[in-house]
Amino acid sequence: MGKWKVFAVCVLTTLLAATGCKSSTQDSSANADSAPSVARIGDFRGDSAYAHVAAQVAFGPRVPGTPGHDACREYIIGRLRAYGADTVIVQEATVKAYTGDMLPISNIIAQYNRANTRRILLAAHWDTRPWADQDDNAADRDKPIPGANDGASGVGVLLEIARNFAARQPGVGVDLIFFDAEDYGRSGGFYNHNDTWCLGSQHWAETKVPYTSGNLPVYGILLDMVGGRDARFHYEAFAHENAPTPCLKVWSEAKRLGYGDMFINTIGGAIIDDHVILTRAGIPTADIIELNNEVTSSFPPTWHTLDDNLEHIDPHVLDAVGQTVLNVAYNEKTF
Ligand code: AHN
Ligand code: ZN
Repeated sequence: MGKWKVFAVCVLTTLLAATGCKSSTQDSSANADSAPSVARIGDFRGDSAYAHVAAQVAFGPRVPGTPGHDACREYIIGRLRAYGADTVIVQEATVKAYTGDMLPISNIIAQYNRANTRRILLAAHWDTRPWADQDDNAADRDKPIPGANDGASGVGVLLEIARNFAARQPGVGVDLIFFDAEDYGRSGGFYNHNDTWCLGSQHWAETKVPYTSGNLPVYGILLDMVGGRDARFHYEAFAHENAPTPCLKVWSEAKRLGYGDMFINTIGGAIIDDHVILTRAGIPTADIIELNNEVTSSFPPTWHTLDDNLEHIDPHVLDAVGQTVLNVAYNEKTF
């Protein structure tokens, strides 16, 4: 794009929306496939989110009770403090897994624009699965997964959103919640093992810290497996039924920003995830999750395998998800 064309686009964008043109000029690689004339707020960088993913993977698996888990916890808390959160709350507990293992967990909560009583919630799980039980290689199925997509991707996007909030506070109040012990659940079998998953959010729902029943966020958005190469995001059935408002906001904002090919307006499947716990707790929550992969018709091929590594993460996917969620937050009604 020529210098004058960039200038003209900036003037136009500024006139139309008074939001400036930072993201369309400074991150041309990550935004190349979307129209630069669409008004975007903030400066979400897919490569910065990717760097957060890489940092988490470098700690090793983030299985509760392991050194990688401890290191990642400090990393998330440290980034949130550096990115100017009004408060960072760490809810610590010990919970019992279905295996009998006692898990030391930490749910991490960061508040932005704490003064506003009208709030929304953005969430991701930060722990990783202790077993690659879906791996093709049977000898690897008792090893922990790297969790680049399943764990690190949602956290990476939320931390890059936090960096944006440090530069420009959202008008609505925003709480970021990083749930622990989502992925220690019992897989497969005839019986329903739903309550063996999402142990961190289930524990959180007992107190709903920092809320009182009268001041819950108006809705939530969960990010889970949001960095896979060639990802497409369909509606999750439970969210579409019980949390239509955040679903419509996210999918329509994605379309407006030029990501209509990635965010598909049909139901892709039904799953148990932290959004189910949040919705039951009184915060209707959407789930941005890859659950209808072209190859598997379910989660991506790397799901719960040792291949869930950086090689299969695409910064452009992180960028699309991050820009979408950030713009939903910045455009949300403030009272
Ligand atoms: C179940 O497989 C029961 N729930 C999927 C939620 C999940 C697992 N997200 C990441 N890992
Ligand atoms: Zn998982």
